[in-house]
Amino acid sequence: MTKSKYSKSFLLKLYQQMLEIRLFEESLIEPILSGEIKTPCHLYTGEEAVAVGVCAALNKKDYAFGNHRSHGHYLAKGGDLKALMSEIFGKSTGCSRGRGGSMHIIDKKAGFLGATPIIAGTVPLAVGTALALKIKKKNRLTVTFFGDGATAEGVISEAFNFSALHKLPILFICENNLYATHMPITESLANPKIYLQPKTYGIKSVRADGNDVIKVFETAKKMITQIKKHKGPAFIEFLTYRMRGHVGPDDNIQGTHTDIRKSREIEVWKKRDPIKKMEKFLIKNKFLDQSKIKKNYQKINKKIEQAKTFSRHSPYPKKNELLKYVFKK
Ligand SMILES: Cc1ncc(C[n+]2csc(CCOP(=O)(O)OP(=O)(O)O)c2C)c(N)n1
Repeated sequence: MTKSKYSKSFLLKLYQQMLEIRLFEESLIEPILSGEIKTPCHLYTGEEAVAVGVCAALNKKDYAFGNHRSHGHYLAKGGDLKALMSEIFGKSTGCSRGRGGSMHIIDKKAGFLGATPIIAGTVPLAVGTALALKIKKKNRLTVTFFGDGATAEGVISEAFNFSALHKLPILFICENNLYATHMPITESLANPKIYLQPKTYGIKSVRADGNDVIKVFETAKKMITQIKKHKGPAFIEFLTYRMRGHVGPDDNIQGTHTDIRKSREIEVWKKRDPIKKMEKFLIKNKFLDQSKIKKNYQKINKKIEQAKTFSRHSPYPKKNELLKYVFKK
C-alpha cells in the first residue's frame, strides 16, 4: 500500500471496523475459556480485511450470507455488536434471539440473511436469494462468504452452474486460509488454485491478497460493478490466514492442542496482519498517530464492555419458548 486516493474518513472507517471485529473476538476469549460462553466460537482473527473490504463495496440493501466463522461478516455488514454479543452469550436479546449461538447468525435488518456451520450450506441459499432478486428485478446482489474447505463440496459446483446459467447477481467470496479444520488444502483439493474452479462455468474469477483491506475493497468493487451490469456471477478467492485455532482461541478440539501448522508459517503470516498493515499505512499518510490509536482502542473496548454487560444482564430464552422462532410456520 502506498499513497492513497481515498478519503481519510473512508480509510479510518475500514481500519476501525477491522479493529472492532478483532477486539470483539479477543474479548470473547476469557469467557470462552471460563466456560461462560457455551457456543463453539470459530474466531476470524487475521481475516478481518476480507469481510470489511467486501462489505465496504456493497450497498446497504445488498444481502450477505456467512458460514461457521461469521462474527466478522455480520459486523462488517452492519450488524449490531450488542446483538451479536448477546447471541454468543445465548441470550434472548441476541440477533437470533439466543437460539443460534455463534454459528447461526441472522439479522434481516442488516441484510445478513444467515450463517450456518454446514459447510457450503448457505451457498445455495445465496443463489436462491440472487434468483429472487433477478425475478423481482431488484438492483441488488447477494454475497456469500465461505472457506476453502467449502469448495470441495458438491453443492458449490451446482451453485456455479445454476448462477452462471441464469446470470444471477451473486458474488462468491472464498476465504482461503489454507486449512479446513486441521487439513491443509493440498490434501483436500486436487487443484489448490481455487479461483480456477468457477472459470469452467464462464464465471469471472480472480485471486487476490485478502490481508490488504484496500485491495480487497477494490477487487470486490470491480466485480460488483460487473455483476450490477447484469453480467452474471463473479468469484474472488482471497488468500488469508487465521491467527487462532480452528475453533476457540487455540486448537483445542479434542482437549489437546492439535494445530499442525508450522510455527514458521504462522510467524510469516503474523507479519501480514491486516490491521497492523493498515495501521502502518495510515500512520505513513498522517491519518493516524499513536495517541489516536490508543484512543481508538479505548473507545472500541468500552463499546465492547458495554455490550458484554448488556448481554450478561439479558435473560435467556424462556424454556417453554425454546422452539418459538426456530421453525417457519
Ligand atoms: C458438510 C460439513 N462437513 C463437515 C463439517 C465439519 N467441519 C466444520 S468446519 C470444517 C472446515 C471448514 O473449512 P473451511 O471451509 O476452509 O473454513 P475455515 O474453518 O477454514 O474458515 C469442517 C470440515 C461440517 N460442518 N459440515
